[in-house]
Amino acid sequence: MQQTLSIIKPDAVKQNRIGAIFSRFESARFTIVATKMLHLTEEQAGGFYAEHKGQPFYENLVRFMTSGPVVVSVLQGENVIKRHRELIGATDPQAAAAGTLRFDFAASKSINAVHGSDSEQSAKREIEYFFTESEIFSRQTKG
Ligand code: RTP
Ligand code: MG
Repeated sequence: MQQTLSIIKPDAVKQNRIGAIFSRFESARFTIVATKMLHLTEEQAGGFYAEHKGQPFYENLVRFMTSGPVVVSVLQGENVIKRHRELIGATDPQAAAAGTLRFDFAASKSINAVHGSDSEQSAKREIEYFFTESEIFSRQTKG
C-alpha cells in the first residue's frame, strides 16, 4: 500500500483546523499511520524544502514554516500520493478547485495550509525526514 507525507502547516494549526483536515483524510479513506506535532527549526524547514533553495519565495517559505507548530503525518492508501495532492488542491487557493483543502483553508499561494509529497521518490525522502520505521504503524486498511 502506498504512503505519503502530509504536513498541516502553521497557519492551519493556528486556526484550529487539525481535526477538520484529519477528518477529510479519513473521509477520503486515507489511513493515518503516523503523526506528530513539531515546531520546525530553520534548518529542518530549509532542508525539507531544499529543492526550492534559490527561489525568490524560499526565505519567506522557511520563515512561514517555522512560525508555529506543524502536524506531520504519514498517510496510507491506494494511490495516496496523487489522491492526497488532489485533495489539497492547487498551490494558489485562487486556482484551487472548490472542495479542496486549499480552497477551504488556505489564505494565499504562500500561506497555504497543507503540504503533500509530489512523487514516490519525494514521499520516501520526506517520510524518512520526519519518521523512523518504528514510528510508522502501517496496517491493512479495510475496504
Ligand atoms: P507543497 O510542496 O508545500 O505541498 O506545495 P506545492 O507542491 O503545491 O508547491 P511548491 O511549488 O512545491 O512550493 C512549496 C511551497 O512554497 C510556497 N510558495 N510560495 N509565493 C509564491 O510564489 C510561492 N510559491 C511557492 C508555498 O507555501 C508552497 O506550498
Ligand atoms: Mg511541493
